[in-house]
Amino acid sequence: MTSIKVPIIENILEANDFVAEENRKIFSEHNIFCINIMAAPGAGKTALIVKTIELLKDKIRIGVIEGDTASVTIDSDQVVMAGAPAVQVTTAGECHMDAMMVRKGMEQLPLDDLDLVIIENIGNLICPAEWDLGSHADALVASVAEGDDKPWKYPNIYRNLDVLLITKTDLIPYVDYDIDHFKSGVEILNPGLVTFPTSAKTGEGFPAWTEWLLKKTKAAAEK
Ligand SMILES: Nc1nc2c(ncn2[C@@H]2O[C@H](COP(=O)(O)OP(=O)(O)OP(=O)(O)O)[C@@H](O)[C@H]2O)c(=O)[nH]1
Ligand SMILES: [Mg+2]
Repeated sequence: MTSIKVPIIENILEANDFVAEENRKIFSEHNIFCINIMAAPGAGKTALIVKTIELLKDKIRIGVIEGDTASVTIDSDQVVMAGAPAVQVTTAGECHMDAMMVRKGMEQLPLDDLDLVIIENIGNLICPAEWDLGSHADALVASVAEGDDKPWKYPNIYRNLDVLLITKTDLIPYVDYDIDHFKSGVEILNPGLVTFPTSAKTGEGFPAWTEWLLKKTKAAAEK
């Protein structure tokens, strides 16, 4: 008797990629730039998104899709308080978002009235890297408190990034973190990656990061 190998994982990823491509098309048809923000738990994704909204909300219209493993609305409440519409998508324990979850979130957002959609992915450095959500750019938030060895320990997530945010730079004096060592690891995996050191506490780096995001959003609207 011969065994038959059923490629379930490949099929699931193929189906995901199909929906992701449709998501990207829907965003583009609405002249929306979509960015997927990934990170470890507690790296500062929500703090970054909230500060970004505060700085850009008078220039562009921003909506947020909040991925959460549980049904608490801690993150989406902060986003709404900052002045942007937010939809929470619960992954019911899953360690990443997928394109179908993003579609469900998109259906709840006023896409005709938005220029930028930010997705806050689930806090995890492994699973989210595998799943195309249909965004135009993928970002990683890497806090200095996690250590400067992370590019060597979690290489996959660094490989396909479009932008990297080194967060909590205000904590550098208190943790053993060599930013040049960290950047040398990133350079091996993703040469020339656009990188912004930031602190949501002091505001360091936010002018450069928001300018980059604004430029991308305006370019998407002109296409
Ligand atoms: N010192 C300092 N603390 C920060 C900074 N950014 C975020 N924090 C704090 O770090 C903690 C986690 O921040 P969040 O923004 O909730 O992190 P997150 O990545 O969204 O977390 P999860 O969604 O739970 O994965 C909070 O206590 C924030 O106040 C920063 O730039 N500097
Ligand atoms: Mg969060």
